[in-house]
Amino acid sequence: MVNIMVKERTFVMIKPDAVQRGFIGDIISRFERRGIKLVGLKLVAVDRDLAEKHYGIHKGKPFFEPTVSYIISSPVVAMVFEGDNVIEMVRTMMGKTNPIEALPGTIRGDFGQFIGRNIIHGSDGPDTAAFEINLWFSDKELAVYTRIDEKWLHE
Ligand code: D4T
Repeated sequence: MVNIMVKERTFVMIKPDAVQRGFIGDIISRFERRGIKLVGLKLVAVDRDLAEKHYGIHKGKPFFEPTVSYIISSPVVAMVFEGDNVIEMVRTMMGKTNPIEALPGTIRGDFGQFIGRNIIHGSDGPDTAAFEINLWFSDKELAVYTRIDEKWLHE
């Protein structure tokens, strides 16, 4: 397979259950160890308006209201990561949406049991990422810098 590099940003949220259960450090450290560059980070007490916008695509589905209630129930950690193919890399590290189907070694597979408490969110494509980053962060909150390990991660 040809390894095509596409420089991307993705929005990632550590959800209320993971914050309450004390997994913030563990989850961030997985991304950090992988060499994934953090460019935005904040703890957010999410209001209903933001939650409904974030999950707007699911409006009308049975899980919409429970999902919105869950996201506003306790603070979340909102992050932006940047790097080559970072959207797919983060989704692979998170595991399947339903933790029951997520493999051990993935974040959901290691910490979750139930789709309605699935630990983490990550954008599912470039368009969603752009929408979500713009919804959660201002440009000023995103840092532009180089990690010293960047030149050791690729040929
Ligand atoms: P998130 O947004 O949590 O990263 O989920 P995914 O991107 O992996 O999956 P999604 O958009 O399909 O679902 C959004 C959110 O709704 C919850 N959910 C989803 C649920 O409670 N029941 C369901 O049947 C589905 C499909 C879980 C994640």
